[in-house]
Amino acid sequence: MERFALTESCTLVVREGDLTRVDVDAIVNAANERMLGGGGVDGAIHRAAGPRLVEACRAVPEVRPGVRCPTGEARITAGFDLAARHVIHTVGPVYESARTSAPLLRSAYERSLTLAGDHRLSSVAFPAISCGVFGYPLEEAAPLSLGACRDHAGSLREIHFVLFGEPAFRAWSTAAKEIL
Ligand code: AR6
Repeated sequence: MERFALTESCTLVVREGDLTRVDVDAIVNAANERMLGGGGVDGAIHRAAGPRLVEACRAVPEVRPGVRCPTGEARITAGFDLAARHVIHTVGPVYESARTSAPLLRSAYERSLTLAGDHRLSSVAFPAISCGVFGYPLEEAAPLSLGACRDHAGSLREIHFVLFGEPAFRAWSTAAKEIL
């Protein structure tokens, strides 16, 4: 585990581990636009939160058929059986290129942080959004995510990145040392 001063009032925690076990105000889910579960961290969060989570997701209004959370946006629900009080569901882009995908990934982080601020949360934990099934390169995603967090930390006191596996941990740790 490594700690960095992200802003004057917000600490960045970078660590390897399982996001579903983290005790923070909100964990962020790398979801899809339907918001009814899936594989990867999304599946793990739904399993750990219990069946009430999918019911809460189903209650989120569709903005168009089959879409509850468009790519680059975020929605919030309770955390149910998780240690975390809330789940912020966001949808990162399927990676196409640095130029076309970066604004959408940045937006997913920004909108998640804004929602946390709106709910007066003080700690949130992110996974490496889009870096699994959606194919975003870790070395591109890490500095982008940390820049978004530094610019939109608002009144948050702690932002955690809980990374699955050594390559993801190393990418975030390296980017934090370069940027912060
Ligand atoms: N804790 C922390 N990180 C995890 C965990 C965990 N328990 N499980 C996986 N990861 P992915 P995406 C890491 O594929 O690329 C789903 O089906 C994983 O190693 O979960 O945004 C959704 O429903 C990787 O580094 O999300 C969407 O359809 C990172 O989390 C789609 O996948 C993100 O990998 C979203 O794809």
